[in-house]
Amino acid sequence: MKTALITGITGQDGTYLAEYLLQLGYKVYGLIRGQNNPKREWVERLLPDVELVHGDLLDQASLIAALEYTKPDEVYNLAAVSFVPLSWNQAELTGEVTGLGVLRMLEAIRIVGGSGRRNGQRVNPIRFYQASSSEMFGKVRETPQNERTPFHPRSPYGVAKVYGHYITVNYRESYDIYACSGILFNHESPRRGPEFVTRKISMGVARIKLGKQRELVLGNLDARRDWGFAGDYVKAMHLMLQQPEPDDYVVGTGESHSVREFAELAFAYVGLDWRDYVRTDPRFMRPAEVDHLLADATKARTVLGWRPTVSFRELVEMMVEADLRLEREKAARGLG
Ligand code: NAP
Ligand code: G4F
Repeated sequence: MKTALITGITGQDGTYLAEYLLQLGYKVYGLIRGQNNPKREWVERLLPDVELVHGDLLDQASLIAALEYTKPDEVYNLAAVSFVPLSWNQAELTGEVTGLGVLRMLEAIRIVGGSGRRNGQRVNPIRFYQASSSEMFGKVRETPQNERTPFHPRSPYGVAKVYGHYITVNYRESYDIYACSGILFNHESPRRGPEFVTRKISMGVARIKLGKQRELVLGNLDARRDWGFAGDYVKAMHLMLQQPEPDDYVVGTGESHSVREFAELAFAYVGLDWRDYVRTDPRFMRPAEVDHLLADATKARTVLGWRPTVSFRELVEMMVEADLRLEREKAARGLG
């Protein structure tokens, strides 16, 4: 039985990855921070199958202790300040967690597991996955983007992720640590945080349909993203760590759509015309925008055999359907 340690266990990807690894027969540990983590209840249903250990990417000693206690074969570093607009308000914190947090985990792995080779074999037994991001491409130099496309990040978040990416490559090259960076394009699900645009739309549509909300206020409707289903993407993370040699992979669907198209489909699913309900407000515009992301995931397809299984329309409908269910349940319990 293999053992995995997941940071960011309370996040969208953390729960899908934990479920997937449990299905595969892994012993799964999740790193959780704070005394009373408000999102702890999101992972309660995974307990006791997943065991929680305390730790914070800001605290080096806690990461070393977590590795010593869990003795993982695989570490998935999903924890981050991940909401792009927040990264302008809390740029320093974003750099500390999303950037330097990766270094702290890699250092913990090096200290606990060692470095270099003995008799041609890698000394360190721990395999490391870093959650890199298509935000690193930012003001894109070419379309579509692949593993060789240069980075031009447009937010403190994107800059921190570029650091996380290169320090992962550097620890692989400097210390022979089995470290992979997955450059994942946007992936969504009914578990997506409500601040991200897809979930904001699916929740808004459900609430408008049920008469709980009158309008939906958004920012840049022209931005285009390569949106896939998070449940598919965690399988790519796992596949990366099963290869004979560590490497970096772009993961995405190869199809992009605008925020406007997402809203149009979501409203149409419940029989409404988006133009009657969506208003834009400069409040939701960004100081520097990433206009268009589109993945060339040829390497993930050919080397890992990874393919997305959920289409754009299916994703939109899955999210609206889940929020309709949630809003109806809330209403039945008198919660508005
Ligand atoms: P998410 O839902 O925002 O989850 C972020 C996680 O990070 C939460 O569990 C949060 O835990 C944890 N965290 C924040 N600060 C921490 C700290 N100081 N120490 C330990 N944990 C901390 O993110 P996601 O969508 O699942 O994404 C997972 C990872 O993939 C992130 O690194 C994200 O940047 C990256 N990524 C995501 C996408 C996407 O489209 N979803 C695409 C590319 C890359 P708390 O409960 O303690 O807040
Ligand atoms: O949903 P978003 O906030 O996601 P964004 O900025 O692309 O970042 C997500 O994907 C990255 C991968 O590329 C991850 F690394 C990152 O952690 C995160 O998961 O915004 C998507 C687009 C943006 O162009 C934004 O300007 O939607 C546009 N948008 C328009 N109106 C809006 C809104 N975004 C948000 N959050 N809220 C709006 O009202």
